[in-house]
Amino acid sequence: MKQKSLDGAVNYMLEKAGREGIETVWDRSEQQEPRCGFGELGICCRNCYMGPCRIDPFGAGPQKGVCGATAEIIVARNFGRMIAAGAAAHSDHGRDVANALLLAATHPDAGYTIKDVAKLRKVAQILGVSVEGKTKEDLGREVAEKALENFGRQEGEIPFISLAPEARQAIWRKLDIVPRGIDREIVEMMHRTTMGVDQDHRNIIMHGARTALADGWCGSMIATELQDILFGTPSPLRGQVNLGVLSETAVNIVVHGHEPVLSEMLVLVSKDKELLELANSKGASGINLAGICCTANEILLRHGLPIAGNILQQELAVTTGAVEAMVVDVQCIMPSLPEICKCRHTHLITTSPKGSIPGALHFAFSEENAFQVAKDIVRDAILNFPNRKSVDIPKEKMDLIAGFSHEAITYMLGGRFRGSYKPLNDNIINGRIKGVAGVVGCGNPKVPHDRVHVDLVRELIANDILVVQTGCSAIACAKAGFLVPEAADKYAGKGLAEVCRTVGIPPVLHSGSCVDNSRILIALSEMVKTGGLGKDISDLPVAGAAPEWMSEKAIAIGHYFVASGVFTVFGVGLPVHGSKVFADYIFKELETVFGGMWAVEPDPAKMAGLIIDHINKKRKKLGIEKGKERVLYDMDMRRELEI
Ligand code: NFS
Ligand code: SF4
Repeated sequence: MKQKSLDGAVNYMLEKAGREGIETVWDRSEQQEPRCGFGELGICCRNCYMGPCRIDPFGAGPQKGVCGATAEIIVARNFGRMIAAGAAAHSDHGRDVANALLLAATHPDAGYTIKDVAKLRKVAQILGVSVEGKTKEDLGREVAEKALENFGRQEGEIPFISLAPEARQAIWRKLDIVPRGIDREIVEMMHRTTMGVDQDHRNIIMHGARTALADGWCGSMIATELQDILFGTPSPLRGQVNLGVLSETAVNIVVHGHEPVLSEMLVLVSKDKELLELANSKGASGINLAGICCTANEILLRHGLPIAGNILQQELAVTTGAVEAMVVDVQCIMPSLPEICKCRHTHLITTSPKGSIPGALHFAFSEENAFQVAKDIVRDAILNFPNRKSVDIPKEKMDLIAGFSHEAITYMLGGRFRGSYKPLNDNIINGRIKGVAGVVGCGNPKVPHDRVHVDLVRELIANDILVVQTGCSAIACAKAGFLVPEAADKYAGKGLAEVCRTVGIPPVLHSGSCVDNSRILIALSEMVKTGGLGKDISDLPVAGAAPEWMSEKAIAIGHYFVASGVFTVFGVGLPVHGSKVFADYIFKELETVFGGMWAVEPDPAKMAGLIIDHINKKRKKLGIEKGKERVLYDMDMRRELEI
């Protein structure tokens, strides 16, 4: 039988699940075969009830929906709605973070505090809030209120685009796609794609760009930047990853979902003396907090707490029998969990009014009552510890370094006094580093779990391409051992390895959760501003990839990368092939509009080839294809560096 995952811990648990008749995402994925071809090609429409309609991809049957919609209209509308849904998810998360900041500023006794004042000041400036003579609470309140304005604004421009290179802003303005307000662009996309409105696939995808930019450069950016203000801007720290981080002896609480507003409070509470004593009195050695998915990335990045796995491992964590509570909030939480929890003693605990799951215990969490609810949850988990039956935890776990915010990258590469992207740019110009690839996104049971991520990233770093990661992709490569400094000597090409050794970084940098892809946008803009690599993001020798994507959120991310000028390759497949006209538009024509475009390639070796070719093409255009000889710095140059 072909292995379902690259990860031994996953295959081990899958066998166990199989023996016990526990159904997993892989079983259900098989049951869906053969999948609906119309859906896979993106040419089914149920936007009104004259349908549902479908286009015959072979040309023999209907070529139009009942209303007359062609294949490209249907594909574009479906694609546009995926962007809107993804942007909504990221941005609604951002809204909750802004509300938490408002609470921290106005009610400091509620449990949240403002941790990073330097970042607060920086964001204040971007949002046009004057910082002079204000307490951090005053400033926090104004920043939160300004951030919230970005959701409902009807006209004007989102302020964060000022971080993008001038040339990029000019392209967006010329196309009239600078987002006005987050909610407005999402609503407009839903309107345009309803029956009988926007009937031009190009026009739909241009508004798709506006909607996606409202996500990447605003909704997600608010989530990331305001989380940094509240919980601290990440800097490199050590952690561990995979199911082996679950403890045989301690109470295991697994947080799963996306919003650190909840998980940060659990981190705090799990150190509570009284609760630790309660745990001991129940025979547990302590409280072990671990994460799944993006919440895991958030608590890893800021606290070094362990990650139990990525999206496809959520059911398997429960299957170990070692999890007292799985605490979830929103996004990427499988509806199958209650049934699996029933086979074990695990309590599934929901916390968000937006994400209710029948069969779960609900602890209503809000920013105002966060501390008390977190305590109640941890207590519930502890009291559940004596109900453990047989426990089977795979031994696999791996060390990793995470926490490469764009600020941390500046610091690591440039040093404390000359913190800048200049050393990175210099190493790209001299050819030691060929380029940078952002490899991000989900897991998908349609392809062997983790394998596409790992095979792609291995090949990229072997070719001297520095890899920056977020989301479940980062977890996959962490498990494979790429996120430790020693990986540079083991897997990276000579040039990249040399840079990693000098600076002491891994060849693959973990930058956080999926909303933290906004960090990559800022890092790319910084590279442009630092100089020597062209005038726009589209000039840089960089690329993006989502090798095992599944979520609508990934489509929103892909499209804001493309609209920001990045060549972006998706694995698995893309529901667009039912219209050649549409596919040609996003795979070819968009490059002439944005300097970035979509590509799809399920095979990791070929995907690496596309990325390497693209990076070489950009290097050639910049006139650095050979790599310049190392310059020895004289005193003047050194002084310049130290400014
Ligand atoms: Ni991103 Fe995070 Fe994972 Fe995909 Fe889901 S957890 S927001 S969507 S599956 S990477
Ligand atoms: Fe069919 Fe058009 Fe209605 Fe879509 S909008 S379901 S294509 S009639």
